[in-house]
Amino acid sequence: MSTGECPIRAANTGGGGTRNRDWWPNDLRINILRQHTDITYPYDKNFDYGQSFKDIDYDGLKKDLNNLMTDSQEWWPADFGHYGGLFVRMAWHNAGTYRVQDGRGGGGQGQQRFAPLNSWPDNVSLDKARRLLWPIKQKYGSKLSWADLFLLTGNVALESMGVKTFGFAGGRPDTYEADESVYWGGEMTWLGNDVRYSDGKAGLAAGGVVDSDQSKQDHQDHHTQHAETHKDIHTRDLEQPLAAAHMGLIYVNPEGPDGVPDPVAAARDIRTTFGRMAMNDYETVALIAGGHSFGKTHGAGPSENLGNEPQGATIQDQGFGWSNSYGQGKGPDTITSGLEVTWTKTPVNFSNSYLNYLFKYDWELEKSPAGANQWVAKTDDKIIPDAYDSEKKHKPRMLTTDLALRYDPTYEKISRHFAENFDELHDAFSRAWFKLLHRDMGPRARWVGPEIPKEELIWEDPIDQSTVSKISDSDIDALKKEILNTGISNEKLIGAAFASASSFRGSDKRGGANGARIRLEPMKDWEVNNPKQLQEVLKALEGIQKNSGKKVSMADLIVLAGCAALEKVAGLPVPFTPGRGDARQDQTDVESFNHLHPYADGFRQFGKGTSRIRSEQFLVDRAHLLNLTAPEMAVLVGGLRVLNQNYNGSQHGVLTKSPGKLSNDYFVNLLDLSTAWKPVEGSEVFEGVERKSGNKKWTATRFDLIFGSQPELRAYAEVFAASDANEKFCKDFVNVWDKVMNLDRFDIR
Ligand code: HEB
Repeated sequence: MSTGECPIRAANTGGGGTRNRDWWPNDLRINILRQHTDITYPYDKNFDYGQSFKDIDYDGLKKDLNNLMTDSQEWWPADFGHYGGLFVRMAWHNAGTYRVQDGRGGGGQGQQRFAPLNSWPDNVSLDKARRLLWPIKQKYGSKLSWADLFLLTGNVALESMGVKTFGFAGGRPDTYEADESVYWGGEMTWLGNDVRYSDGKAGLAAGGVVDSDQSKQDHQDHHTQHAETHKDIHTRDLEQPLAAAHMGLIYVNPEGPDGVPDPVAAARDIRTTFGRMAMNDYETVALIAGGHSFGKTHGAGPSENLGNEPQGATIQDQGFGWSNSYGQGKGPDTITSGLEVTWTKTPVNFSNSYLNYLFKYDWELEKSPAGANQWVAKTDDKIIPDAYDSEKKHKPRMLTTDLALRYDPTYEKISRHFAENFDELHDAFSRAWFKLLHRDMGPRARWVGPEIPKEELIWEDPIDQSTVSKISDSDIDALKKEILNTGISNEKLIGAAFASASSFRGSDKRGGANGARIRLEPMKDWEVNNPKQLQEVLKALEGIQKNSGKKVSMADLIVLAGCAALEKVAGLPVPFTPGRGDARQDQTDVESFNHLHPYADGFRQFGKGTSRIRSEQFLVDRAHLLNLTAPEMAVLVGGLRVLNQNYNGSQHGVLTKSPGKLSNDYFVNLLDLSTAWKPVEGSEVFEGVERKSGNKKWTATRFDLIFGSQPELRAYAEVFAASDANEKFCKDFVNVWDKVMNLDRFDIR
């Protein structure tokens, strides 16, 4: 805040004042289901960004970016006359927020423009990097999203410094509001880590409830924040699904865990956080060694010289933050991390010096001019250039986390190997960098532009294109008949199709029905997918595939079976769009697919809340990953219940006298005033009893009762329970079904 007091409480206009979240901080909020809609999107509803990126003058764009690298601006001069290091860090910090567990974060939406990322202590000075790009963004306008621009700029920066990159794909449409769906941690302080570690005890990471004490967020530098938990840095567990060691960091503290300069403990944090970024040890070493071949760190003076972060800065700062009162506040006086290190002799040219120096020298702990822990080579070799003064030379220096690549035994092996095999490092770095930038884009069908690599990569979850169906409308009709003649129940056919399609997550666009990975490990064995029943359906469909004489994939057959069965029980036409293909087991990274396993799935009454997260929050989270709106979530739950789709056949929430038939009974009976609901002790099950007689009528779970209790969800339930709503409900269910079946069909959009 620019003034000492907080005007928020007093404001009575424009959204100010005390709000529901202040009064009832623990209420179920469904706002993440309303994000990134047509209302916030400034372009035409039908604007196809991917198509638009295709039309860009790509060579011209790359040329402009190349020129920018050495076009040093007086308001933010380039170190060594080249912005390469700064832009590589910018791209890396955009992409590096990705985490495998829920697929959220990453550079796919241009979220670094918004809070909290625009203001994270780890992103100091990247406000300048983004503004340096504005003239280029302005020039290419709607054809070039910020999301693509941030990452492409990092790529071009690497190329301009001698890296042969693995390629680049565009196609990331921007979002226009802060993404509220991402959990960044429960801490109320920047660089805090008070609740993300179990520390060997039943702390919050193990399942407490965060008390939303509205204490003021302070912004401090890495090195001023030395938490009291030093003793635990060798054993602590990082809370799921976080992939950063502290609130406000992309990954780990460069000075070592909690500022303790212990390279081995730092390696442990790196392994955890980079692992959750989908990187193995080999890729991790390549990324760090490759990345720190470039640029420098900035800690000319104490960080007390820095003003507020962008989100807390004054209106006249116009989105810039961290104004620096030290010296000229830029160039040689820049303060970013508070560390002052230049790794190599050639900071704007790719070389193997980083790893060579790492092993060549012994390292001595020192303090940066800002007081941070860093390491200086024990040598008289002054071989490192200064960023602004050609007369000045420095000794080689490293961060604690850099030394982790030498003092962790596993990293050491890889680092020594790379030190002796620069070509291999070059290739490994290019590949890991490409993965970093594209991991959250989903399948190749979303990739756009002239630089898409031909080589198929396992992490893109490839599909065997030779299996893609080629079927006509009459083929579809014939196949439908065959499917319905198998004698397998509609419920089972619907269940298999839903299991197949609903593995999708909109965060990193993985999963879904395409590829038919429901036939493969690990998904075929997931309890939530009802494996026995699933096998029965798959076997029958395989028989049809073999004998039909038609070129149809299992992926299409599974969806078609669900659609045909739904048509029967809905009495409505259900659309079906063929064109899916099948994946092979060897195209499937089992471990990586395990991240798609839901902890709880309220659509199928699978799992339940923890002491920290209530069941209904899991339901909303999953609905969000399925790109559903709140009314769509309601319709899908209500429909799947009456269609008897609980994963284990339980009758919880099957609020109908005629299970298996599509109707709005679920909502009618849920809101029936003659029913009273009572918790069954020791479970999350509730009994619905006839108020008058006390007779038991139904059972249901929190996944169900939330639709009568949370007022906004109840409002939707009322719409669907109305006497004139059955037809609408059935139509809406078919629509949301169709949406779910096609969530991953980037090939037809
Ligand atoms: Fe880095 C820089 C840390 C990884 C790339 N980094 C940096 C800094 C720091 C860091 C602290 C400084 C900032 C300033 O300015 O001050 N990193 C770090 C850590 C890690 C990392 C802790 C983990 C371990 N990086 C990385 C990666 C990459 C990178 C992975 C890529 C790939 N960085 C980088 C660059 C730079 C940096 C390029 C430079 C920047 C300039 O020059 O500006």
